[in-house]
Amino acid sequence: MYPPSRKDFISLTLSDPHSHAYTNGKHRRQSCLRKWKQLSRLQRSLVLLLLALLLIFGLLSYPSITEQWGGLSDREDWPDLTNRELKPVPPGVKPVLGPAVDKAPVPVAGPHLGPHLGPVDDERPDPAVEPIEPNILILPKPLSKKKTFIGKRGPPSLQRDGNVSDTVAGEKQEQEVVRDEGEGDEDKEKKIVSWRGARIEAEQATEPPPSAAEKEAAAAAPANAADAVTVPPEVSPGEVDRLEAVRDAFRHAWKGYKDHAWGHDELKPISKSFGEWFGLGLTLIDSLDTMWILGLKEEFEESKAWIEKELSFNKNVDVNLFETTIRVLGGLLSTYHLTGDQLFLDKAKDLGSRLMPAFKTPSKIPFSDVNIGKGTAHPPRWTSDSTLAEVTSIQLEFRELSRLTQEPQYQEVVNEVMRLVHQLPGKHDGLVPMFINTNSGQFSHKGVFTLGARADSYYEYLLKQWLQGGKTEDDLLEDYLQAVEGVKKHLVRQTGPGRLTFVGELNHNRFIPKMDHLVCFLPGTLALGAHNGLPGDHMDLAVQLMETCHQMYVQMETGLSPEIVHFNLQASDGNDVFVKPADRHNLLRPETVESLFYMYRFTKDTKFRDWGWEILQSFNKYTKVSGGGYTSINNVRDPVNPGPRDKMESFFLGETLKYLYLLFSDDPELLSLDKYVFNTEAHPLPIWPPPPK
Ligand code: DMJ
Repeated sequence: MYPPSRKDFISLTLSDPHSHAYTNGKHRRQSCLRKWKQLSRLQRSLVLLLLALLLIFGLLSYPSITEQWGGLSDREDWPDLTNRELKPVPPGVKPVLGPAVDKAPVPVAGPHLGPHLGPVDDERPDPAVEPIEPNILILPKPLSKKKTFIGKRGPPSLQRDGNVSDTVAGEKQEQEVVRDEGEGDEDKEKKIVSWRGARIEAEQATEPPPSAAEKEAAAAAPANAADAVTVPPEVSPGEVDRLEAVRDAFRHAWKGYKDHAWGHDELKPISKSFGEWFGLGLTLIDSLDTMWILGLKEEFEESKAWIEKELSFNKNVDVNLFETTIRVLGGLLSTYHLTGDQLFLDKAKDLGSRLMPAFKTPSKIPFSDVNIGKGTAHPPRWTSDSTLAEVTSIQLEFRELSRLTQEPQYQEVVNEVMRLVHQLPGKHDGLVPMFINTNSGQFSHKGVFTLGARADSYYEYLLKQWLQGGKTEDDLLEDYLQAVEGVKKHLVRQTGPGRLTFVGELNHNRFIPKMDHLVCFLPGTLALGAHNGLPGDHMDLAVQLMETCHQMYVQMETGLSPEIVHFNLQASDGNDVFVKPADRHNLLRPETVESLFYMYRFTKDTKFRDWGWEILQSFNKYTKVSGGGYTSINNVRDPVNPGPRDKMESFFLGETLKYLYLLFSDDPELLSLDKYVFNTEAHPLPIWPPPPK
């Protein structure tokens, strides 16, 4: 065998010096072939390698490009954010509103000013000295822990061999290295994986790899992973048992977080580690008011101590404006209202001011990402668009921050966004496109309409801002009513076989019978509107959609809904619901139990509670991880191996368990829906009192 001859360089002639003139295709093909044959083997291999690399690059970038253009590819995870004692009192005690709620809110210039936003009362104390006080909710004493359901099962449900990636289909990721500044040991290089905001991978050095014992425990998981707490189906437990079951679920989830992810953003319960997104203790903050409402004093106090001692927003990190607002700002504000503890308002103020650079754009439509340490903001790397839902679902929180601090700038910037969107062309009978450009301020990717990812909470916040402001801001109501008409006209259909009502999507006038689980917020929102005097047919639609969301659970083998379903419009005896392989995951999302809570509060029909109870049992059976935590799963159709994803989203504690608890509670005054609006992350904020006459 001879070694290949060595050359110090290679030459690759790409054009024929004689071929200036136009030649027909055949001639060109022949001369290409001849030239190809004239190349050395090495040259040919290099050309082929180059072509292969181009092909691979093209294939890899295809999904993100199509998603950007079409807006309708399979969805990503959406993802797709002081010192008073906890005062448990005996059951039956109602929430007590803090004395200062009657104060007039701060006057703020802007399009949606209602009469309650009148001039400042001169006699009012200096807001800098005395901000508006919270509504302090005094809660029932926690019931004694009474475990009645012990059926210990070990379905082979939580095996480690599934796809445990914590990213989901369609997520776009980018990697970059940033330097964390400002706070002693945070001054280290960190590897960031960013997607619609900054997702920071845990620094390897900050958490030791799992010990041999931990690895062994994780490996043993398949056999007895889910120490599921279930009841025999014939048992119909009363309120006390169900409330205690939710507390048990919370304690179990919290144990995993405390043991393996304390102070980090998210628990990875299978690998017994954690994931960072913004590095702000996301799960801990998202869970604060749930702990308070569930009466989990010990857990609350230890979390508060962490916030006091450890939480700092002075860090060089890009955060997603929307997610940070709804989860962190919303969580801090609601906890302030429930507890009256100044610590939470101080933290909220600090964070709110650090998010403000996001609004410095040519159009006043905020950028998606903001660096809370540097005070800089930018859109995602691949576009100058922001997502519609993201820029129109931060209003409840910013408006409340202005009211509490009596600093108008927070309310002004978010009101301006609503003013712009209100008058923008490109809507379709009140339905809005999914993207808006931060330079031009115009909608982009027009013609695609959905109530699911990227648009959902725009509709929710139209109604809720109107309620928050005391039903005075007419533009919000007008846009909401028009949107519901648009939904009924263009998006609502029924399946052929079982006449299930659902909300599909519109893609350039083509109807797509597809619904995200995210859309299951809609029955609750429609019911809330009807409860507040909006048309009765909103409630009729809510009832029908609630049934469909319920079916999205019960028709699956695990009793858990997939992320997305497709519906059968054919008049046949087939199935009503189909699930594509890529859509079979369940991320522990809250929307259905959220709507069940509203439906039960307004109708008192106990079937809604029973549906919620079934969902809790399914979570316990298929997503509960031995030793602590719950995990997202890959396949709701496979009860034998649902495929744990090794991730517990913060909204499982912030929303899902909170709504289940409120659903099972008999006390309508526990966060009365006439006194509070829940932000889109289930953090209750007070409805503003009318201005003094
Ligand atoms: C939460 O962060 C919020 O409810 C948001 O509005 C939608 N996505 C998740 C829960 O599914």
